[in-house]
Amino acid sequence: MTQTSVIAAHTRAGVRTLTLNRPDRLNAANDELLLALTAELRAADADSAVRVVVITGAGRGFCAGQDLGDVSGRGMTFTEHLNATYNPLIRTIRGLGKPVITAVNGVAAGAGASLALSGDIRLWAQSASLIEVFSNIALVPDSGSTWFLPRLVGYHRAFEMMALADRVRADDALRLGLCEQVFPDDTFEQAVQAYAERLAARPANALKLTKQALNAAMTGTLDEALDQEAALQQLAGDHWEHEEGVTAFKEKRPAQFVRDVNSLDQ
Ligand code: T3D
Repeated sequence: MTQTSVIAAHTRAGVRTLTLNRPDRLNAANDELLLALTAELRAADADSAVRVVVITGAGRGFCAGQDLGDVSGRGMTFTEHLNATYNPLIRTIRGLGKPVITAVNGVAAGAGASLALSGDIRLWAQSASLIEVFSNIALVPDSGSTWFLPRLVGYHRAFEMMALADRVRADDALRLGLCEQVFPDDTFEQAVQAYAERLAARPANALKLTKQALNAAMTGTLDEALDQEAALQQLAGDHWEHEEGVTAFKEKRPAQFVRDVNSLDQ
């Protein structure tokens, strides 16, 4: 377990869990938290013992967005601040060569909602909720919300959520496609770890290339996607994971995509 004052981190069975740790502020983000989280993500990307990253929150909140007590007198414009803090964080998550799970344990508001949406997999506790809260303080949605949300729910519902700042609860989030799974509160942590370990056992190189292909396809044409798939398939097909998958199929046994299980922290 490592801990800065704002992020608690541990690795178990190839799963690196980063916990936003300002529970008395519902993990509202100050600069220290944003920079520490981005640094932790980059370190996890470079660590071969890490196969999946989980971002979650301590206490009853996931992240209440920008710490509103931390704005005045920071000596930066909004644009400078976003470019220095939130935007590198979201770009790091989307560009990470490993799956990122956002484990939304409680309320996700403002930039915290954007963070919740930014994961490759979004797992929610039953009591979690999401609020595009920006318009309550007369700001525009940032940290990727204007990109993520309309792709998930369409322009009109996204606009309504942003304009009215209504709270979306877990059952509706699941129905709307804002999350992949909802788990009971009292077993949420264990359910997230079990899900993440399942993901960690999948072929890491193939998932990295899949993430790369999907990210590019989200903004490209069909022609570009076909070209990209053809190029990335070569990289996947040349990797030992592919040979292992095909051999395991022929031998009628589960494929073993983790070469050295002992290299993973237990
Ligand atoms: O570069 C830039 O700065 C621009 C970037 C902007 C990005 C953004 O995220 S803008 C949006 C900022 N966030 C908000 O406006 C959310 C404000 N919070 C709320 O609306 C509510 O707290 C929630 C709906 C999230 C939760 O409500 P509730 O009733 O469950 O909890 P609460 O009682 O309001 O909050 C609990 C404590 O956390 C409370 O402190 P206290 O009274 O117990 O000492 C509250 O003040 C604190 N807290 C919650 N959110 C924030 C916060 N403190 C600072 N900043 C917050 N964002």
